Amino acid sequence: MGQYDAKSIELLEGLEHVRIRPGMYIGSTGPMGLHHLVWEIVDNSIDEALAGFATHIEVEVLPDDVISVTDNGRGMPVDIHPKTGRPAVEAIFTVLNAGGKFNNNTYKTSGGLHGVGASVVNALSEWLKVKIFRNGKIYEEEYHRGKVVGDLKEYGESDHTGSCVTFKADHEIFKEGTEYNFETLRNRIQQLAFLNKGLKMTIRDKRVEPMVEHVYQYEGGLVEYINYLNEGKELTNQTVIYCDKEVDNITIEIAMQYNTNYTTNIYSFTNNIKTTEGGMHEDGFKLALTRVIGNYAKSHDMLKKDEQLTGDDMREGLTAIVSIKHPTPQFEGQTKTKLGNVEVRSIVSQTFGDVLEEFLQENPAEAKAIVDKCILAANARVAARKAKEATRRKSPLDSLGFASKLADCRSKDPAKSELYIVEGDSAGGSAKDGRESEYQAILPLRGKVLNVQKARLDKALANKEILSLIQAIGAGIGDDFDISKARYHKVVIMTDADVDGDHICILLLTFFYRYMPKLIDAGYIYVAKPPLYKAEYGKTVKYCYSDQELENYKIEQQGHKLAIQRYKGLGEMDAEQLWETTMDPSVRTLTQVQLDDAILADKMFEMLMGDEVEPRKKFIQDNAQYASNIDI
Ligand code: 28G
Repeated sequence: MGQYDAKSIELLEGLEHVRIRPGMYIGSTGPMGLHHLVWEIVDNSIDEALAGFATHIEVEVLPDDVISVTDNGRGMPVDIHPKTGRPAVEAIFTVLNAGGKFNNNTYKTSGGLHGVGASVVNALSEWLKVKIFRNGKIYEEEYHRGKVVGDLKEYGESDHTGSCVTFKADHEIFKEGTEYNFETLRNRIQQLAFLNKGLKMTIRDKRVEPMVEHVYQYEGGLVEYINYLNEGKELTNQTVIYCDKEVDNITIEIAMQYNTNYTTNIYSFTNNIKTTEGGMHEDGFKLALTRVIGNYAKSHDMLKKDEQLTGDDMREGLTAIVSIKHPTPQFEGQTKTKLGNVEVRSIVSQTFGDVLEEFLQENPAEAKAIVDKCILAANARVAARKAKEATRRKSPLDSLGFASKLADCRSKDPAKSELYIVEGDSAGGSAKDGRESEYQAILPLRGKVLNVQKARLDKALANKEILSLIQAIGAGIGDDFDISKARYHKVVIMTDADVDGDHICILLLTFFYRYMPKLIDAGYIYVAKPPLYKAEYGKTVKYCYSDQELENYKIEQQGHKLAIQRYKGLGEMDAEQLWETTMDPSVRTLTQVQLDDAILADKMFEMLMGDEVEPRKKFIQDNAQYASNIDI
């Protein structure tokens, strides 16, 4: 057995293992893992861009969910390895962690699921083709389930350089299916364009006629990201505060701007990877913010006696992106999304602190607006604490003491218990009569729920509907929220199937998102789907949940004269009908609410709930498909 044969068997075993335990390499074989294949390949193109060679990356979803990624970099090397006699490109696709991932390549991650390499994508693809433009020629090689098919072909002439990878995910591996969600791909591609200033990113969906195309290129980098995130919000400082520096081989790019809302949105990234758990870069940023604004307020005598600004006060209404690029990042934490490199904290704090200080000195009007806002937040914090203490004394937050309209279930087992939040007293009545009272609790809500996007916690706590909601769930609110105390593992929002019902549903989702996000993360929040129509002939009753379903039923039942009733609201159904259409676990449709992208979710809630009508209209018109991100 020659050296090459021995080596190739070893390599094969590597990729064989990827197919046996795909979860170890891509996390799961569900939708997340499927999309991960795209990010692995795009990642390599981004590296070629960061190395200073590629300027344009194109991603296409082709019919049959084939993915094609193209960059205009140098083209993968094709020179023949003197020992193996095989072209260099082959190693990229057949050697686990090839391509310098763990050694010379400066901007590669070293842990978790990031940067596992093109070979993993190859191993998990039914087929993969790579096309290389280099040396004035075009090269092509093909693989089936990780194994090379034939030799590298060389043909034609071209003065272009670059790489193109086309692959079809293997249905034997991705048993849940190989269908890509275009919105998921588009969102991340746009994010990568924001995070990599100047890089042109194109994404196309060619599964549809006519094809859909988006081209992103942001010369302003994170400044444009902040403008995008704060779109439609009323601004406190008009100018985005921006830092783009390199210190000790670490690139530090930070942008921030305040808006008049009360929520804080700080997003951090390391080497384009979202660091959801934060880490040293985020800590360094917060340190600088607290120190510099605190010093400015003090040195300009802007604080009254007894007024004190905390870090939280200085982050209220803040939108910020902290993006660093580090040659040897250490990812820590439960999900390996926390940056652990200690030196980064002081480097970021110092570097960004200088930029922020200079901004405040040079822009006194904006500096004053920012400090005034922080002072308002500090005063509100004191007021909220008093309000919370007052409500605690009455103890509605942790006991079922006061006059709640909750009709509780008999079961005390949260895993078996369901809370139905029902729009209106009349539907609430039907739901109470129709429910299975052993495990179904009913909480009727009257009228509109407070819009918490526009209210601080103290105001939310003064709202009766919100109080009874907090009280019914029994797990507290905000920082005090304790999921283990949740009295129901299913919280079902049941509103009318009309515009008002949708609005109430979104208000409730906003509330859960702002104050009980763990309930959403845990998968406890559901939206019920009531029927739109009842179609009857004789004694036969059929409920239809969409116009399409009704049309199909009409065609199916052509011989019969159907009596069709359109439900304008839940209140039109009697107890029995409500049970058999919307509450009976054996027939009902419940949609679990999932928010996998916090950045998108925030923007969406702002659009849906904000003061300004125009961006909301535009958002809904432009992006009907964005709704897939809240899955309702
Ligand atoms: C189209 C989809 C994905 C890539 C390149 C370019 C080079 C390369 C890729 O080299 C071996 C390891 C680290 C240097 C490098 C070309 C140097 C000279 C490259 C991609 C050698 C891999 N000429 N473009 N790999 N490196 N694009 N796009 O994968 O030390 S991968």
